[in-house]
Amino acid sequence: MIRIKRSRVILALVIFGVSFWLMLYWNVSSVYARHRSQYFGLRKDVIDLALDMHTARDEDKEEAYSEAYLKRLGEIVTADDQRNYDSGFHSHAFNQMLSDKLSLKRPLPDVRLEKCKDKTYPEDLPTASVVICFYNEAKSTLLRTVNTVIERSPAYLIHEIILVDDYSDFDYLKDELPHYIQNNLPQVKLMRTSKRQGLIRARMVGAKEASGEVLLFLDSHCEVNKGWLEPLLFAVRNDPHTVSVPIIDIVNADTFFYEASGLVKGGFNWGMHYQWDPLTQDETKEVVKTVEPFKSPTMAGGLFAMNRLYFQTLGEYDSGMDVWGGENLELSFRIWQCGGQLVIVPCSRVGHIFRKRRPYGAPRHDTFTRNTLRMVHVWTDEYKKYYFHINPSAENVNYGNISERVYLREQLKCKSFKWYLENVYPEQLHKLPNLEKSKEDNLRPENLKSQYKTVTRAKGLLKHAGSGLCVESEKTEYDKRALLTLALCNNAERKQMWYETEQKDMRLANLLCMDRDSAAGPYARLMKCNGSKTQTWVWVKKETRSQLVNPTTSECLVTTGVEPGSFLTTGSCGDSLLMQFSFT
Ligand SMILES: *[C@@H]1O[C@H](CO)[C@@H](O)[C@H](O)[C@H]1NC(C)=O
Ligand SMILES: *[C@@H]1O[C@H](CO)[C@@H](O)[C@H](O)[C@H]1NC(C)=O
Ligand SMILES: [Mn+2]
Repeated sequence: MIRIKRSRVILALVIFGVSFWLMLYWNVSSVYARHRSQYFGLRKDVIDLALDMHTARDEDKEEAYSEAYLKRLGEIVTADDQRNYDSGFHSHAFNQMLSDKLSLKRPLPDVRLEKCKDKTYPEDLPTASVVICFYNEAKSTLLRTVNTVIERSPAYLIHEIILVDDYSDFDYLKDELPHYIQNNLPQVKLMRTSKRQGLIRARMVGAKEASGEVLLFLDSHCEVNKGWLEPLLFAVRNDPHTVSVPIIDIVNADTFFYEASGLVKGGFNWGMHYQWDPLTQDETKEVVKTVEPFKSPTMAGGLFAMNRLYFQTLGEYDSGMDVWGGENLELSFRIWQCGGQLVIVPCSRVGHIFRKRRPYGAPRHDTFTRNTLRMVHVWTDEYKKYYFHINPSAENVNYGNISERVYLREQLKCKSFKWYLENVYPEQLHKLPNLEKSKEDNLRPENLKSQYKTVTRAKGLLKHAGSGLCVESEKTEYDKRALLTLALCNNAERKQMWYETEQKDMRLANLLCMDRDSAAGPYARLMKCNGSKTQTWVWVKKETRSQLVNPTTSECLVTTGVEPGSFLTTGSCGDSLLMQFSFT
């Protein structure tokens, strides 16, 4: 009896072993086939897109993301190129022509902090449903988002990828894309809304379809970078009430150059616009040392990972919000006030194309104000008076019925906005608009929307070497068009505090930019920061010289005298002491 039993056991083990091996083999080979099939049976234009990655040899990799390579590839030679370039920009507000020429998974520089590179994560990470919503996205940017997710994530962690087409008009999204996905991307589910829902409701559609443990929202014009997924999931695994956000690197909308972002966290101003706040030096040191996730008061909104059940119990999104705007602050406040936390994960990096404008209009205009009003009324308690002081006209805007969201807040027993400010964003308590002052006074640029993302490199006084005086605004730090003058140095004076950014502009009090637009007269002045070349300044230091040069004109910043009150202008560079500055 015993003998028979034993042989049965052995037989069972053998059968089990063989089938296990077969399963494993089948799995591996189907993953392999899946990857291979991406390049076969496609339309020619898609093949062309996919093929150029095969021509890149390893040693060419660095070359393939260099500025020089991108410049060559994006060169406009013929009139056709120009038309192509213009129409791409018109539709998408980025260089679609160049995007279409770039590989769907071009190599990217590994810009992670050193310590991130050999960090390991446990194998039992939760699986992700990646949800990508889009409206009239370009084919190449959309597919590059999807392809980089597939290529740069361990397959077993991607439960599925859900694409939600929010009723796009473009034909290729209706015909070609479903076909392409069906033939090549088995892990991708494509859904299409039956009418335009807007980003916010489209995300809820995607989230309802999802069945992975973690929801991972991405914009439709991203490129995820090496090792992006594991640290995001790890943060969420350790605490399901933690929502994790990657560092969002910059893919230049014109050149497609991939640029690392510095360490910043999310904030907001009292106009209820999102803003990036640089970490303090101590915070930066700590993050570089530990590469641990750090707390962020808000998030930009496009890219984050969140436990799927937590997303549901926390009330998803406010379905009364239209299209876009305000939902990121609403969710951020809700997370913090209702017992969760929001962290930025320094080891996870995702490139995102930052556009200077939205290429499409909203069906109903100014959804931003309406959405923000809903958020302000539900979450900000007595602090809403500051928002209205800055936006008096918002008081007359209809924001619909918010009773469900107010009820949600009660049900979840959420904390007050005062608690949030004191505990999560104390910096902002020092920047309350002055209710005594006129509305106009409060319309300072710091309370308005910052125009594009910048990362501060250094902060300090701009000192004229010859006189020992410092460069300041002739008026206040928030007076647009104000000229610059020399004054006695005082590092408590906000109008002398300059921020040098990675984008190579000089921002006074982190608000307005030093500009040298010759059309506006001979003087250096403060202008709204917009990335214009006339706002670019680089230090040229050689031997005893230390000069601030505007590369557009190759002119140097120069003072008209050495007394307080002397103005700043620019002139051809030379040895003059009037052109020597230091940043201290
Ligand atoms: C707002 O909506 C709730 C239910 O969602 C309803 O009970 C209430 O009557 C509505 N209020 C108004 C003013 O329509
Ligand atoms: C930036 O703004 C100035 C005027 O404020 C304008 O002349 C210039 O063209 C703008 N540049 C860009 C790149 O938008
Ligand atoms: Mn985006």
